[in-house]
Amino acid sequence: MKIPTRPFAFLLLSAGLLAAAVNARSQGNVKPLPPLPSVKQAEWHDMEFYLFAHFGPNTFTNLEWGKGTEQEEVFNPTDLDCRQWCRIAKAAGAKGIIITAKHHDGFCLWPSKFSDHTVARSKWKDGKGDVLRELSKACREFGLKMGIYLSPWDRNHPKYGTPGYNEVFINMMKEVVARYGPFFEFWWDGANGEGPDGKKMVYDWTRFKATLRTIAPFTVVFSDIGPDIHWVGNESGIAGKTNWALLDTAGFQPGAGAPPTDTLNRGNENGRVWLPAESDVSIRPGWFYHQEEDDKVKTPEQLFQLYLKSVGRNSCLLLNVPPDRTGHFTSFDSTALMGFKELRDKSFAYSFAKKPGTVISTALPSNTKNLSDNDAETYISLGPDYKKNAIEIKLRHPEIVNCVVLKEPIRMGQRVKGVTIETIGENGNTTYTLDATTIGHKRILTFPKQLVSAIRIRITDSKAIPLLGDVDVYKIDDELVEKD
Ligand code: FUL
Repeated sequence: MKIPTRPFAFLLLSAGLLAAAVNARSQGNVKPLPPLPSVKQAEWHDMEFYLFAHFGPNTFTNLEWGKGTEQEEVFNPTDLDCRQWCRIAKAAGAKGIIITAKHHDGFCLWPSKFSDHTVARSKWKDGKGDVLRELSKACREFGLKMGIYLSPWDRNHPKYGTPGYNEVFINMMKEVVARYGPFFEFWWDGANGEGPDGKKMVYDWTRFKATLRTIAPFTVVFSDIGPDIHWVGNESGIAGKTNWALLDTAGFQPGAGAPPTDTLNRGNENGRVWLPAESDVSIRPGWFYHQEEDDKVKTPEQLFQLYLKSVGRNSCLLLNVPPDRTGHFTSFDSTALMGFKELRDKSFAYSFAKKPGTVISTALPSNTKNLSDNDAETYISLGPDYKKNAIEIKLRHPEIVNCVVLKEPIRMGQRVKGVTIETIGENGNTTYTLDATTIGHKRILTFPKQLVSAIRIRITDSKAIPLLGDVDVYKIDDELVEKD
């Protein structure tokens, strides 16, 4: 069963007229289970991994939160090369780059008409430079998507703290979208460190959202609570083992008014809105470049662990790689990124579920080819009696395995609440049992290596008739198995 993903098809889906839904009915009366992702949310989920680039005056002052009083001339990369960022991002398998167009210090990496604190006042390229222009050009050249981080909190802008600042922020959003868009993602940071004696700014989130919906309808908008994707509740890049792409946002606000971080980390099982979590983390201890952290770059193995705990837990990984003062990604970071890519390639090159001679079966007659076609949107239904209906993956010869990857067809809604993996040894006995909860877009489950003749997957609990899109079985290096 295949769910179309184009906007037109999605409109039909919302109207309940979709051909795929008819297909689904013909194979067991399966209907989509709302809330459902929008087309752009589902496509965002398919991206899985993309980069963040924190770059600005902090890169040159060695700070994390600039004060907003820095002289513009501080910003002076000696050899900005956004093509180098893109080349490395592409080689690392990242699908896009989100840049800090304006961080909390208010400095704009583009010559904005709505601020005096911009690249136009710097010495860089005699005030003619434009980082966003260079990055958008390079992203296009390398086939990467571009995203924008724009901090609402602004320690420089004279209007900050007055209603007039909402106008400024809206104008800046319009300006960057018109000049450098389209963007795949717009990032509204909820951080505000003004403290009790600081300026009180009442953000007009409703107008912010309405603005982007009008000028950038295909962009996913991130904040602590969406409207399209939400913060995972920590800055370590780790999603909950249970992670629903659903959240209740009524009554909450980005920033201090957000839901508790453990809720953001797990979502709400019966949340009213489709709102998946994005897991952000830096490749270094800080978000901005600091030379003294050159020897603290995460190793490929650490990055792989983060991948298991983000992408492998129904989230996407937003990995920050901060350019240095020359305007390059450093060789420390790019080496780690290449190592990370190699580990992913090596680990997931070959699925035993797809090996000739492997037989995938279920108790109910179903088209199990849908489970091994690398397309999570073609799926099988496990029926109302799913608890009795295990999926068995029988290997031609016993093999050592330690990893199972499952996917739900999320365009039909997230359903599964509980799943058990059993490894079956050569004598037909169960040798290992692993219980997990949610699946969603992708769930990567690792366990101590086992010699198996078959793997059984049982859905033990589900909000509605469970559907599975893809199933894969791998042997990854022992030291890559998920660590708590
Ligand atoms: C936080 C900010 O305060 C940090 O500086 C960084 O930009 C991080 C991604 O978000 O809220």
